[in-house]
Amino acid sequence: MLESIFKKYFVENTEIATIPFGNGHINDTYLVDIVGKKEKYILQKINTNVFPDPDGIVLTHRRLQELIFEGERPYSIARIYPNLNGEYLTRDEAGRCWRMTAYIDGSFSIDTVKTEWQAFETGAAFGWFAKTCSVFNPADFREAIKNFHNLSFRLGQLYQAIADDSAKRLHSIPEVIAFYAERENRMKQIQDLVDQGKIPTRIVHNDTKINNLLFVGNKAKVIIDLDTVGPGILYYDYGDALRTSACTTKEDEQDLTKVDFNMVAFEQFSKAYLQQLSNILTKEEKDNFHLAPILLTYIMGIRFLADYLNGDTYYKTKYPDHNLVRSMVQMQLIRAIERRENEMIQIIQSILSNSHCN
Ligand code: ADP
Ligand code: GN1
Ligand code: MG
Repeated sequence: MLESIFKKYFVENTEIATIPFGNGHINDTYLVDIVGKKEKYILQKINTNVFPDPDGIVLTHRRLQELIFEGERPYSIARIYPNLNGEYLTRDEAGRCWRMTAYIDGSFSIDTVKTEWQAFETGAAFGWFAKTCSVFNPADFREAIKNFHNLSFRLGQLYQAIADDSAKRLHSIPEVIAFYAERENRMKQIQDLVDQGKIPTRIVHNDTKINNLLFVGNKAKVIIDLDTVGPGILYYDYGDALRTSACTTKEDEQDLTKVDFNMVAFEQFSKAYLQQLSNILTKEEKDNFHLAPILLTYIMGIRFLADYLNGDTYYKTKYPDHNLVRSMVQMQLIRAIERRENEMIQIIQSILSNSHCN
């Protein structure tokens, strides 16, 4: 399969070594090494069940690089390369879609934050990305996945999965279903603000899981996984980044007693993220950041749960209960966040009042 793709990117007789790469849940990622040379690339098969408009994704990537590659910048994105025909999206004979980007040599991604500076760097990088993208007009972009962070839509998917019970798993998890159902109404605040037009739509990343950021040494350097970049609100990025960077464990930790919300990481991340954006935030935006980490954790929790009930059709899994474990980690994290809500409000207020926001 890969040989036919290589022919589209490299001249004949190029000797290539590949290995599957990274911990992404969606695309198939390979590290491509040109034998005898220093060149390395990341080749990805785009999951078109998840992303129905791969041309749109590539177009967004090229727009981002036009903006980001002009001038000096503290962070970057991975350059997308054309095939030998000059196309940025490559279709193979079976109609599968591929794209190739620069491999960021010497880089690594992390699944959990181990030290304060990692949380600070993550906040600075994702905050910088949102600030940089604030010059775009959201109306010029297509949504890669419709209703991606829309709570009512995600709850609808969960209730459909419960009704179908297609993998016959519902009977074993009544307490997990009850946990999410009990919190449904409390989660609606951000959606209500969005529906009332109080929170500005911007171009945001929409998938700021910590392993979608590459570090080099002790600096965050490159923001990756740009497939979902498009219209959204800042809370989505802030909340999803904290879901992973302030969680004390990996997203699929089996020992739930280890799962907690790390307030030091929360503070470091928030300081760096909000300082990057302080000059563009509106009054309403500033007032409600504290609602985001719990909402995004809740949304991911019900998405993992729905996928578990559907028989694991969306996320990559390594064992039968993998999605259930992921959903239960989100549950535990929600409990931990609930205990810290007041403290979070105070920290955010203190950061915003010290960063000379208008
Ligand atoms: P997915 O959509 O499946 O999450 P990603 O684009 O996030 O795919 O890639 C999966 C993983 O591969 C990342 O978490 C990262 O570890 C690694 N990776 C992706 N792109 C690059 C790159 N350009 N350079 C180095 N590593 C990369
Ligand atoms: C997926 O692509 P990846 O693995 O970085 C998912 C995110 C979830 C995340 C949970 C397009 O992110 O929304 O938060 O898994 N991306 C898509 O780990 O669904
Ligand atoms: Mg990813």
